[in-house]
Amino acid sequence: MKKWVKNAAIALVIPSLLATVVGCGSGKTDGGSAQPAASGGAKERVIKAGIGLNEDHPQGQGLKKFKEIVEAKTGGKIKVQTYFAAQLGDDQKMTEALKGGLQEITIPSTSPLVGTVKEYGIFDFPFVFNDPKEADAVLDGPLGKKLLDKLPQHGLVGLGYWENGFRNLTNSKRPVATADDFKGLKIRTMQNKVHLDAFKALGANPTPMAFSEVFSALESKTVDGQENPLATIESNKFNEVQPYLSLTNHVYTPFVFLVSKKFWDQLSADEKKIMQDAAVEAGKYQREISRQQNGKSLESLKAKGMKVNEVSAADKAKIQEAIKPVIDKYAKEFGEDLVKEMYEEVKKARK
Ligand code: KDG
Repeated sequence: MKKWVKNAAIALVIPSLLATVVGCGSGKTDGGSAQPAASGGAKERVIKAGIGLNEDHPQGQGLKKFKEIVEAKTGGKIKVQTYFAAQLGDDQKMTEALKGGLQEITIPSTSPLVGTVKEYGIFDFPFVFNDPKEADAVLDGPLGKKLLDKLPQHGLVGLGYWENGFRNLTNSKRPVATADDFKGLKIRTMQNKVHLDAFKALGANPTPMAFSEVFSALESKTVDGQENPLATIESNKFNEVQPYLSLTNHVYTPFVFLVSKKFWDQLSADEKKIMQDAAVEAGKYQREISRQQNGKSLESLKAKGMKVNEVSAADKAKIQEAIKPVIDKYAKEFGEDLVKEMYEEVKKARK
């Protein structure tokens, strides 16, 4: 064989042989393609990520950002299939699917999760936070971590918190400005016993319901009202079936970024780091989008004809007073030390 042909052959074959050997070393299984580093050490995987809210909602935009980051950092090795608007079912159904390893990711509100980790119920206490930054401090702090650490025993892994937001009441009957205005109103709540008992304590008639059923229940007047952050009220067009919006800001609801433990335990350390970093980075983006959107939604809901009323601090105090026995009851169930720790963390964040 002519000498130069032999040299050329050697020059070509050796490097790819080397790459293959290196590839195998760190668990990459893609047969040693030229630039393994581009996949961040990831294997070919297709994962299903489902949420309850729409693609245009800050939750949907956050999920798209997560997909973008993971696919970029793994050179497209890990593909994130996204499902919006409860296509894969509501929060509780998707959470159960994660436990069974039938789905990889969902980002529910903490409220419907109290059936799994009851302590998440502390975030359903009214008027805990005055602004989202206080919530960030508590959720991203030791208390938030302590609650995430309760998930693995239930087949779930929590990668952090995103923002659902401050909830406000809408209804088809009247403006709600005082504690008495709640009396007799049929209100849809999340599947959460603190919310149910709190609205009962105000003399309302609450009904627990999955989010995907709310619009038709309002339209058919099965219920008079519901409560959600402004971005959700607009994204799901509740203004079309609800004339009144009362700015109660009565509860701040976090989202928790959940991964199936069955799936998580298959991942390499590199892959886990990519997923964890992406959930945090996309979470920061999502919180920002959420705060901007909630501001914009108030103006556009007014422009779309909703009759908006404020609720005075004095009336919020009366509402809180009326609900106090419910909070005292659940503080015992969830752990008074934990509740005390939450309020102390909030005080610290307020300084
Ligand atoms: O995935 C999130 C939604 O499904 C849900 O949590 C939204 O706040 C919500 C509600 O009222 O159900």
